[in-house]
Amino acid sequence: MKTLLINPPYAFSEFPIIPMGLLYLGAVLERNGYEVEVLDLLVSRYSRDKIKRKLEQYQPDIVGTTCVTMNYPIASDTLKYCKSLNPDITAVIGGPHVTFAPVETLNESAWIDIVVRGEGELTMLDIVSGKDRAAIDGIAYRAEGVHLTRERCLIENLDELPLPARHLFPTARYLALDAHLSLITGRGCPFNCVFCVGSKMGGRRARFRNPKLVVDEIEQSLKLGFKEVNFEDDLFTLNHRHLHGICDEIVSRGLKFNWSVFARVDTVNPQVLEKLREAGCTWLCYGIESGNQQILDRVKKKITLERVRESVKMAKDAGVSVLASFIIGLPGETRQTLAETMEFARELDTYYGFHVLAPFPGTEVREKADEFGIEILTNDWSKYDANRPVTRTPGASPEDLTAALHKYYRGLRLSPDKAEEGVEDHSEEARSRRRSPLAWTLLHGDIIESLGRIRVDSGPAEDLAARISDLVPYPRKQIDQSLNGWISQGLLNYEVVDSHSLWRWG
Ligand code: B12
Ligand code: SF4
Repeated sequence: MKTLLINPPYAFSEFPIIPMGLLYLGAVLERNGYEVEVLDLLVSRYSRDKIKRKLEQYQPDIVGTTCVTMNYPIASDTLKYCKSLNPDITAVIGGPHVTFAPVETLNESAWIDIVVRGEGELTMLDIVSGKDRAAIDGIAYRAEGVHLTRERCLIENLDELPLPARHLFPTARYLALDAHLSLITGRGCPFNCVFCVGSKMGGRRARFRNPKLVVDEIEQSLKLGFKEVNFEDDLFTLNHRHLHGICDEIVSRGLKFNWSVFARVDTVNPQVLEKLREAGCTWLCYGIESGNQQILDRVKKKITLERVRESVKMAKDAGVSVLASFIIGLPGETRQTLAETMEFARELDTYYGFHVLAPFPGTEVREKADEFGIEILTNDWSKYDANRPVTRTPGASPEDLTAALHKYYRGLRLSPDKAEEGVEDHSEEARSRRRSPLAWTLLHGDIIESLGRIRVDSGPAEDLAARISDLVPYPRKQIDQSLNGWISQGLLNYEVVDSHSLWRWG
């Protein structure tokens, strides 16, 4: 049984990250002796030719893909194409979108054979081993209609899982993009904010990995060349014993690297923040969501604005930078509350970013939209990127939400000048600009691959830079610097044959 896992594309405005779900699936398959390969269409040009070539070369029996809501259409379309090339392939899809829309997914996509609901490692093993579908927990499948099997129990002991199979992914490409290393130290969250499915995916009883094994994984993975780590746990600051365990382990091994976590303002205190800083945590992302207390209460966030102020200050005092994350368009939103949120974000005097409410399948805000006064304007999933309005409230129209975002962006456009004046740019976008747009352009256009053999005149690197500067609109100096950096890190390699160089990533 050969499995091909496909990582579907999404927009550059999101962080390009090797998805933990596929990393764990790949690891579990390999450990159980199954052949598995990855086709990563996020960090290369998305093309049907490429998919076709991969299927012809690898001849998989099973093709599996992952998605969130916004890239469900392209993930599904990819499976449709695979199935059209080889109808014998078993097409499997997983992730938070299809977990909560299994029946709809199978009804609208005749080419998908199995939807995996929730945690997928053990379910995928059952699928690959050829077990009777009716006996596989945690799936939806088609057999004269759509069938849902029993729910799959969550994996009790996460330490039984193998380490994520990073070697299956084109790591050099992610490193060129300045992506951070993603890692999970625990799964689950006991809260139930109405716009989130995090706790439904990972369970409301959080499970934690052994800190020693987590730090073993960090040590191993840093050798790949990542400079920064993001702990992708829903809520890293939930369990302080676990947090201290990890921080102490990092400190005692003398590991030096920058890392960041997701946190809630009510799960930190000065000691925890000091500990985080001591162990190298440089960034905390607080889910703050709104600057209006009634809205916070209504969406079951269970935090107060006062606590937000205190915890932002506490983190700053401890030397940990804060990214305050807000959602606009929540139940009860009006023009007035939008203004309050914008004002509150500024008042906090820290980095901040806005998302727009997207009522994902499985969220309480979608399931009880009427009760929450949320009108859902579209089910075009590609628009569910949380960066544009897809809902309205009685007090805030999509235009109001867009206007609020524009106001925020106008503020951002001022920021470079401010930066020159020595004023810090407190926006999420300011962080994202630090990623490498040149790398993204090269990777997304398959530009290195398309160059073919380059005649060596001035030297391989200089000749490559000259060719690239003819093709992309970046200053030559920037191209030279980036290429030299990637070459010296071994991310970009070449061989010379008959006075011609041939370049490749990794
Ligand atoms: C870390 C994280 C991020 C990180 C990294 C994302 C990434 N691509 O890895 C960052 C900060 C970059 C991010 C960005 C976004 N995120 Co996010 N993120 C998370 C978080 C907290 C954990 C995800 C994770 O790594 N889980 C651990 C792994 C092991 O689990 P998993 O991915 O679910 O995979 C398991 C199963 O789903 C299943 N499975 C998954 N794929 C497949 C495929 C097959 C074939 C099979 C068999 C099984 C299977 O098996 C896996 C192993 O158990 C989740 C919350 C949550 N707990 O789900 C939100 C979450 C996934 N994010 C969400 C959203 C909305 C986004 C953004 C759209 C937000 C935005 N506009 O900025 C972007 C989208 C980027 C993207 N395309 O993923 C939503 C998705 C909801 C939805 N239906 O779309 C979630 C669920 C949070 C929420 N609001 O409810 N995110
Ligand atoms: S938003 Fe954060 S705290 Fe709320 S349920 Fe989701 S992961 Fe938990």
